[in-house]
Amino acid sequence: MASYDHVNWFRVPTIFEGDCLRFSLETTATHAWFAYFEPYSRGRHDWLIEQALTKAGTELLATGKSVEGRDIQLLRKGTGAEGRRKVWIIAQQHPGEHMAEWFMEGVIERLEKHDDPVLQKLLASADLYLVPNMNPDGAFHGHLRTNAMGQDLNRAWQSASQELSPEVLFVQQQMKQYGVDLFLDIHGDEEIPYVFTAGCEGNPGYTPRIEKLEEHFRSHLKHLTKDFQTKHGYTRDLPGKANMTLACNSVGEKFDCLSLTLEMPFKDNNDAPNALTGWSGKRSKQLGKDVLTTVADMVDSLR
Ligand code: GEM
Ligand code: ZN
Repeated sequence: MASYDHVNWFRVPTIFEGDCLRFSLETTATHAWFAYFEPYSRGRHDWLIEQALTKAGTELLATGKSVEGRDIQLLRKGTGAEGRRKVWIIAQQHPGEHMAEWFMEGVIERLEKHDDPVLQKLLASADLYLVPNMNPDGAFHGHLRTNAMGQDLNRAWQSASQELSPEVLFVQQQMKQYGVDLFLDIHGDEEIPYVFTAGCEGNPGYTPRIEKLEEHFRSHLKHLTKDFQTKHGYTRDLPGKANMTLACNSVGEKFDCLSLTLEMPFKDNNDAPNALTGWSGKRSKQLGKDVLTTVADMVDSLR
């Protein structure tokens, strides 16, 4: 992607020659920026947290620390009173998958609308626990998938440690404290040109109840937007063969709850392509808003 102003991003065609990625741009300005995907800067992150606290009515429930001491904010919308459903959404375990924080911006922006009946229905019975960025060190260093210790956080959920993956330890401790009734882990996939979810079908504790909830989530979201589909995705795990080091599987197993990895494309959604922008921050934001509609539709059946 390229941009002249860091605001409007457009696609530049690329080709691979051997191990060399080539692209060219006839520029219309003196400076151009190039990126793998529309960036989400730390400055914008700080602004987003500010918006969440001042406009979206969330509270800063806890702040974790990355390996290098950067803040990891856990926001909560709702009182945390007993009996309410606990909906967790985390993003940016993989720092290069910026679409995930754009998605979170969409979620938080929707929370700013106080006259949204769907949102009101959701918030009548659920609290939202949001971690907009789990891996700030990785973003700072320009890593695609790892934290400052070289750890892929989405392989650390069975063995999180203060030394190697404090980011995961922090979220796990908070989950233990507050509980989880629904978990969404937001990512981007470099290959598959569609939006899709991966579930916990390979977990030892997978049940027909969870399967039904997954089906509800997928079919509702599919009918809501062209930017979600259920045909393309990862190969399903065989029963009992799940990789339990993944957040989705680990949290789903521990809390016996609906737990999904949600994947957006780096390139485009081939069901609704946009030649100029491809998949974008804007579309990621809209998806975040739409996912709240789906969660609202199923919130009362989560337990
Ligand atoms: C993922 S998510 C792994 C796929 N999950 C299942 N259940 N097969 C990862 O962490 O590698 C993809 C990504 O990073 O976006
Ligand atoms: Zn990822």
